[in-house]
Amino acid sequence: MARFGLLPALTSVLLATRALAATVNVNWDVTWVNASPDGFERPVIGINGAWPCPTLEATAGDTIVLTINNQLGNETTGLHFHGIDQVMTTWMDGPSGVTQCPVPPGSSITYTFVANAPGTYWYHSHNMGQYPDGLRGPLIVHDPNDPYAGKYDEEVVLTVSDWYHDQSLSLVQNMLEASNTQFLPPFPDGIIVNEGLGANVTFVAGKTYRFRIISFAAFASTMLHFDSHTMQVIMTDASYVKQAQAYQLRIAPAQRYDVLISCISRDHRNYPFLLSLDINRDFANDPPQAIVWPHNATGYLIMDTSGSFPQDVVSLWQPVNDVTMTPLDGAAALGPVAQTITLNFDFCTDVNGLPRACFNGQPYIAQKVPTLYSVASTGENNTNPVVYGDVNPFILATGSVVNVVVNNLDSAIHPFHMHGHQFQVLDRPGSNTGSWSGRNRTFPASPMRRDTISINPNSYAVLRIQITNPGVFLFHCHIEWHVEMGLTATFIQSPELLRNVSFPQDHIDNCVKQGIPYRGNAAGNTQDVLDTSDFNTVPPTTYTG
Ligand SMILES: *[C@@H]1O[C@H](CO)[C@@H](O)[C@H](O)[C@H]1NC(C)=O
Ligand SMILES: *[C@@H]1O[C@H](CO)[C@@H](O)[C@H](O)[C@H]1NC(C)=O
Ligand SMILES: *[C@@H]1O[C@H](CO)[C@@H](O)[C@H](O)[C@H]1NC(C)=O
Ligand SMILES: *[C@@H]1O[C@H](CO)[C@@H](O)[C@H](O)[C@H]1NC(C)=O
Ligand SMILES: *[C@@H]1O[C@H](CO)[C@@H](O)[C@H](O)[C@H]1NC(C)=O
Ligand SMILES: *[C@@H]1O[C@H](CO)[C@@H](O)[C@H](O)[C@H]1NC(C)=O
Ligand SMILES: [Cu+2]
Repeated sequence: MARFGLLPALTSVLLATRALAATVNVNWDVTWVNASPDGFERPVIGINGAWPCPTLEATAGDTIVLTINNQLGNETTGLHFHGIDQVMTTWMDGPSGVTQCPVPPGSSITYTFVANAPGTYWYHSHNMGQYPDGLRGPLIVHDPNDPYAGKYDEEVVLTVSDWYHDQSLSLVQNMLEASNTQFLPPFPDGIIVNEGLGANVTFVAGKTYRFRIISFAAFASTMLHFDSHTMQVIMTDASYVKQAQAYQLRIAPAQRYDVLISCISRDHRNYPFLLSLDINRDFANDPPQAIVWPHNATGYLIMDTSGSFPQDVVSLWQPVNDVTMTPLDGAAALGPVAQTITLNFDFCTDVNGLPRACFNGQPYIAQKVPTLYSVASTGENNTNPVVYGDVNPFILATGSVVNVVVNNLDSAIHPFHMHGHQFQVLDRPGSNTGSWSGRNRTFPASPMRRDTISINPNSYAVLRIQITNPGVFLFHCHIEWHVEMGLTATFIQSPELLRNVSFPQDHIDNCVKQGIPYRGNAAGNTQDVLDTSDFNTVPPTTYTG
């Protein structure tokens, strides 16, 4: 009985927070649009015939009911809500082939979920490399009990991204050639800020601004520094931290930082801020000049529109170390640890000689049945990873505390993201520390939390979560090109609580329309779920919408 006790407990927490909550209803058509955010016109994926995509806003506890209709004509689609826990709504998480079938042209899907925790989030397609083609936008969940209320006057959303002139499908196809023996991702053509060429923010003396900074990037991190204005970090992803000073931020793909900036009253002029794409291999050290700072953008804190706009920002290489921050709630390190999942990441080559990225020697290979649908329909066998195929599946037991150790065997830094959790970061040492040996470094008593963490080259991170949220949640590198190379693992949490769970009919209809099986093991075998003979064991070699 005990292990089923969790469900009513979680449900009552949800109901309590929803007592005063509203419903946010949104209907969007997903459409092709031409746009030229950096002066070069190309087709992008927008909403309702417009791009940039709109900002989605809610208050903590609200239910978001978002219907998208795929009007692309020639590509499937879907949306993921990055950083949202999806408590008891794992089927609303959005990745194609994992918690749903892709939405075919002409069809709709409705995502209904509770914006359970305040913070700065974003939504994006989790289908075939589509977000670098434009299908992404901010998701802001306001906090009625904001612990920093009264410390700032206004909010500013600042999005940063690398930008490509070619569409993702062709970039992916070119990357996955046998000739790419260096495992190189496509390199961006530029940087965009607020989906355009810069951002000017009106600043008024005496006021403090809360910047909600979001990276939409597919590959590069962004170095951000404000001239003469220090940032005070108050949130890392969707986790409050004790106010921490930062001269410069290194914002990895998919990360968010909420920072307070007070307008200095020393003088009355315009202050530039510099955003530089960083493709440096090493977070901590001064980068080799040859490969760093390839694309810059400058915005201004404007106090005097008739004044001068200085061009130069003196920017040193001094990114703040996020792991040194402390959570505002002081939550202790979870424990005792019941399970340690070790993920050794390195590039690898598949049976066709094509470049891939692997965990423990195995690239993620999408199966015929979305993994969550297999969890629901394989009965007692759903705790056996064999039924899920080569999706790098791990079974995580209800209520247990799990260490996730990532050993980055590559010589570059990578940003890893976990769906469904703000994980604790117990350790994330500098470059060239080697793999975690289980040696007893001192972990912080109260580790910081976030949902996307940069892991240094030839080094590791120790992350920790507790399994309180049944579902199928991915763990992957958020360099979108590395997702396409296979750098994903699948965390199957509390599968015993998901037996025979039913899914929204519109979700299942999208599978039926495309002839995608939605019951049984990875190959759709409902009779003998341990029969792996029809599983996908070779990654795809061609990419279509
Ligand atoms: C910001 O202001 C500067 C100075 O007026 C101007 O050159 C630049 O185009 C502005 N940027 C945007 C995005 O409006
Ligand atoms: C970008 O800014 C950095 C820091 O000021 C500078 O060193 C670099 O030369 C700039 N890069 C470009 C392409 O302008
Ligand atoms: C770490 O500490 C634990 C508890 O004190 C001990 O059992 C274990 O052997 C230590 N591990 C190493 C690698 O020293
Ligand atoms: C799930 O459904 C199957 C087939 O209808 C049934 O045999 C089984 O008892 C159900 N399992 C649970 C846990 O309800
Ligand atoms: C598990 O799968 C095997 C092979 O299909 C089957 O024989 C067995 O009955 C299944 N066990 C349960 C409890 O469903
Ligand atoms: C779909 O159509 C758009 C707009 O014409 C085009 O830019 C895009 O390349 C097409 N996608 C595929 C997969 O053909
Ligand atoms: Cu990566």
